[in-house]
Amino acid sequence: MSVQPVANVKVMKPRMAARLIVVSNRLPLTLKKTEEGWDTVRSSGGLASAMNPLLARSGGDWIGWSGDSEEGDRQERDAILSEWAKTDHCFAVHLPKDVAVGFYEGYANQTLWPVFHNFPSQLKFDAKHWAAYVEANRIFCEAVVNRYRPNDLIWVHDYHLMLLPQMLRDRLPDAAVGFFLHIPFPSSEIFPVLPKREELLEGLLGADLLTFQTHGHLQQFRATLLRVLGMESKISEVAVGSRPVRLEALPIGIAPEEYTNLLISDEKTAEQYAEWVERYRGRRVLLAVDRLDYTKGVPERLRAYADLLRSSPELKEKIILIQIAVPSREAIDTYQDLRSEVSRLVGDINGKIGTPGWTPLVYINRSIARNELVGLYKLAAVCWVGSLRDGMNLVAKEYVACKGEGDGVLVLSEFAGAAAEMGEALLINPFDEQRTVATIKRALDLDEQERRLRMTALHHRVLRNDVFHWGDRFLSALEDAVSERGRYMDTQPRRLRPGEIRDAYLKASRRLLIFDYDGTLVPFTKRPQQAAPPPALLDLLRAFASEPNNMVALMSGRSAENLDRWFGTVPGLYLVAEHGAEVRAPSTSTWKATRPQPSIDWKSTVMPILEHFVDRTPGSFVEGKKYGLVWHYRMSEPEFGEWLANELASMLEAMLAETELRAFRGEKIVEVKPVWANKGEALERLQKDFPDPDFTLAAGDDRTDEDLFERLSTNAWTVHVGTGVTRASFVVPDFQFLRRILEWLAGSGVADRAS
Ligand code: ADQ
Repeated sequence: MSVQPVANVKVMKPRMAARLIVVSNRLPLTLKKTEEGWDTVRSSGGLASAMNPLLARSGGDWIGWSGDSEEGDRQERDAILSEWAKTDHCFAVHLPKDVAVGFYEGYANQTLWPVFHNFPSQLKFDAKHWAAYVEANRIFCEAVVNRYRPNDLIWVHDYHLMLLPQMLRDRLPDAAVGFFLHIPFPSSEIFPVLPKREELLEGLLGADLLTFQTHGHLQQFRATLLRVLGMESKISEVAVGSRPVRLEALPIGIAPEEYTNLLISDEKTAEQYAEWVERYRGRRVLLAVDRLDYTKGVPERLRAYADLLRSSPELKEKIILIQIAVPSREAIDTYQDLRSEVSRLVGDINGKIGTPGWTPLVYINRSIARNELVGLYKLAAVCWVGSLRDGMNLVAKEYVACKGEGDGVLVLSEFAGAAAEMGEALLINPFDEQRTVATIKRALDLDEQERRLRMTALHHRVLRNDVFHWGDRFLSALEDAVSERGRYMDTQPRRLRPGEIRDAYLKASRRLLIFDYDGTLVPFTKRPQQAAPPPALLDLLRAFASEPNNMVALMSGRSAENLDRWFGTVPGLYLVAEHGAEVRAPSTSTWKATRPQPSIDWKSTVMPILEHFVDRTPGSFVEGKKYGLVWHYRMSEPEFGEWLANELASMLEAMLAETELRAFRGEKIVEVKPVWANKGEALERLQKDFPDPDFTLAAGDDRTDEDLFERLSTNAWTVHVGTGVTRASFVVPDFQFLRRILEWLAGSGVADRAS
């Protein structure tokens, strides 16, 4: 029997033939010990609602931990677990007790959870916990490998399983693996405090698709890749060797009908609601629903509520806050401390502010049933979400879903992922308790028209972007990512064969030859000025340029003055300086900027930063160019230099984000230059001066040459020198190899003309 969709779910039109394997820490089924023995508890959470119809459609499996680690006689439990596999396609992973504790309570919830929520001070690390985390991921990996069939799509969920994508890649190299992070990705300043940070990032990069709740989290991930691994990425992709990993922001939604249908047709909900209306008549209800976790801002909310009551005597006996707090992770000290703090605050508020007829704070420290929750959502005039940091926060969306009539106000922390898409809420900084008080007052005073305008817009959006839409988007993105992988493979560059290019060169009647300089025609030297062209290279360029049907361009990051000094004596060369900022056509001896009157005011701001890095890094220095500034660290201690270069590049990236400048990592350099100064733009100018060549050769070794390769048509002979990822069609191992081919070509050209 296949997995049955839970009630009220939308059945989407099938768009994939592939089976789905869902992997998450917990299954939607939990083992529970009762007096009669073991029992199954079904979770009706949003994830189960989203995954079940997808699994039903694809006939796939759900792999996760049953929540039970007891050793000893497993007969009865195993019987239940086999039943789960048969009836629900849920496959329980068994984690030995010490692994489960070290993995879940240890590394996942005491190391990763605080850091990912920007609470590094709460971080606790124990090498044994890490070993358990690795082991648990390995056990999950085994379970997936056992269930996997070719062409399955594997969807891994959340921070518990960050090593799994790469483990799967090692075992199942062709498998389609996608990952969704439910919690936020931390700031790139904070992530590096994590012990085992490199392993975590490398673990994730085994996936074909990595998805986050918001663009902000995605940007932090990219900044972290740069800072920790020195890996540059594009807004939606990062290349891992020759394998692309797609990056996307994919905010999770809810299954709205699971809430609204209870309001429409469930008798128990209606009775419960009527009872509350009666009980709280004459009072306006503020509602807060959280797992009792320090990231949810419960004490901050209670303190703000106390301030609100103290500073607004007119609200006395007129309002009530219902705080629902589900106990969570109680085996961890921090959570026990939080529980005591909250109990004390609750006692204080009710004891010091309440009256015989009025308990200002109703505190419910347990999980409540869905129909009760829905009734409270309907009842509440204000829903107060005060997370200090939250991946999304589904409570905000559930409340809004229950407000189809357009009444009610959502007060939402700007640090919850939900804030990125719920702009009509009243946003708060929950750390600023005074302003939070003012916003709550505003929420209570908001006139009806504005309330309705805001809530209706939110309601429509929550209904539109539901969890089914989210699941579908994830799977299409994963399928796209896998097909992209194919395209990447097809376009893998191949080794340049001298005979092949020679034939094409000889046949052509109008040839455009474009060369980068350092690393392409000559090796790198310790100092840039030591890389002067040897006479043989000048002869080679002369030979090419003296051919009447050739246009030879040298496109370099070097300054105009430097290129003049070294190549000024070669007639007919087209020179491009500073990666495309300035050009000098063969017919003239003057340089022209490719942009009219470019500004260089920024240098006074960036220079002190680079100088600071020079002070910290013996052997490094700054090269000042007309349009750019370069920090060179070739002569510094290699590991230290790389580490600082990562730090500098990520710092500059954040600083220059809104400007026309970009910082990029080159071969032992970090360079700041205007975006428009690039070889792709210079190519356009060159093509105007020398239109319609029937043979184009472009050779280069670094990032700046990729702009050029990208703009050239697929007919061009684009050649990457060295290793690494490239868009070029061909590769050669080093500059010497390229020089030999070029010398042969130039000789051939001359010989051909002579014959
Ligand atoms: P959580 O941290 O668990 O999830 P949240 O998004 O608020 O946080 O989801 C909590 C869920 O539990 C909601 O569906 C809510 O209705 C339910 N709930 C809360 N209190 C309850 C109570 N007392 N009784 C019954 N049900 C209760 C993680 C991330 C979030 C992210 C989700 C989904 O931390 O940021 O939004 O995953 O991706």
